[in-house]
Amino acid sequence: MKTITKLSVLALLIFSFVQCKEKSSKDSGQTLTDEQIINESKQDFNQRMKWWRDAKFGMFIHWGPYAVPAGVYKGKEVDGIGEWIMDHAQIPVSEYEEYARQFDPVKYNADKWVKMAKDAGVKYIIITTKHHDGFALWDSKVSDYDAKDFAAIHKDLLMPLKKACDKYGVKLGFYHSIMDWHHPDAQRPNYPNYNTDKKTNPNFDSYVENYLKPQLKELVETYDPAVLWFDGEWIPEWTHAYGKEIFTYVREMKPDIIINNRVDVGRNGMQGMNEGNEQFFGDFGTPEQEILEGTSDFDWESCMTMNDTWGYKKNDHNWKSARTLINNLSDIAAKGGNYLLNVGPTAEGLIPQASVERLAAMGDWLDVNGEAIYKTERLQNHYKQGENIRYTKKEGQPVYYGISLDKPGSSITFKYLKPNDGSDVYLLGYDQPLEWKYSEGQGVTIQIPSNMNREDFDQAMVFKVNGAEV
Ligand code: H79
Repeated sequence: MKTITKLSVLALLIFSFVQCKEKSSKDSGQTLTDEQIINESKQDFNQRMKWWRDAKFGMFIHWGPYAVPAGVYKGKEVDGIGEWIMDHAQIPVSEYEEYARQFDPVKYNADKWVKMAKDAGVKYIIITTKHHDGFALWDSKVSDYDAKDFAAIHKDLLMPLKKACDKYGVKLGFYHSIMDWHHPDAQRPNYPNYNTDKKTNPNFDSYVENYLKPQLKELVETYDPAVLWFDGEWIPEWTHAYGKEIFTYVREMKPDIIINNRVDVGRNGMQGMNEGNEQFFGDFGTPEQEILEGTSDFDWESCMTMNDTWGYKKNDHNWKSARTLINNLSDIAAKGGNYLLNVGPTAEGLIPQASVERLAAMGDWLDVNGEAIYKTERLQNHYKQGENIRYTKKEGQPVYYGISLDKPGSSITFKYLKPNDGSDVYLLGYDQPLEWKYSEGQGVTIQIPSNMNREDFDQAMVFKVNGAEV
């Protein structure tokens, strides 16, 4: 090469390097100091939480080696949630590792999973990158106990999911267990009771520094998750100081990430909200298998199963009806929360048919009624009326939704809504405006058309009112 060409190549290289640097620092947004993270303004917090608050409906995926035994150990059904089988059946680490070796999800099709979620109306997915059993679904550099190095499948299982989520415009977030039954510096020495609160590991700090943090770094840097969803924070080793350290550590890497309250030690049992008036780290509360009784000014998300397990159990057929799931979503939205609904794929990589059917029913319902769920807020004074009516309101607009969770008779009354004079009231999914009458103290009474096809309205019915809250 002539010197002049060499020089221009060099100049070009330097130029593109600088461009690339500029681009990447722009992409990742500004970086924050610990101080800025801890003292985030309400306005910045609201902005960071915006997409999540609008989303309302997420899908949880519990997937790992526990899907191999699928709830059965040595020919016996093991009681309790499937992903806890290692603890519940007191399986030694070396024996449990055999399940991880056998884990071979050849039928895993991330594109199909995400398309199904998208069609169900799901806006974000949270997957177990590592559950309490310690097994990692990606190719971790600090461990061989992962899908790429250890399991029969020998593949990174997260990257296909990340790609599919990007393709369909679904956000991807990561569940990550702090408790680790496999790591010698965490809870492994507790065998046969991995989950005991009677023992602490003197090397736990080394686990945090040399394993937990590097794994989180890999996850954030490689897959750019929208949410980190911690769990297993109740172990006696975990402290508020660790909560602060991990919260700031993650947000320094990705300032706009959202992190649940289980990063810290404030969670009040299964009800999931923080206790007391102390300040804890974490952006939202995490009721588990329950819906908040009322509302809260602290953001929250109810995570729930469709049957009685998170991780796949072949003999759990106790499925909730689509009606129950749709009513839960309506109830949660009315109370200002999010619904994180779980699926537990099989060891082959298939989402159980019963879950697929229920998600499809939710998608059909949301196609018609989604405007009463997404981008809504709770009303000022009332989120419900009796057991079977819920209310939502379009964010920042005088548009109200009355949701009937059961089948109304020939008319329905919403006590807390007043339509604008002469405005039209609609039943979503029915094209004609409905007859209505408002009276002071009574609310609005809406006539259900006698000639409408009732079978088209098999699930919760949503009535839309332009007007005001009374
Ligand atoms: O991943 C799923 C479950 O495996 C996991 N969380 C969901 C999302 C889960 N962990 N624990 N449990 C479910 C039930 C355990 C509850 C207890 Fe406790 C742990 C009882 C005592 C320690 C947490 C802390 C609840 C009460 C105190």
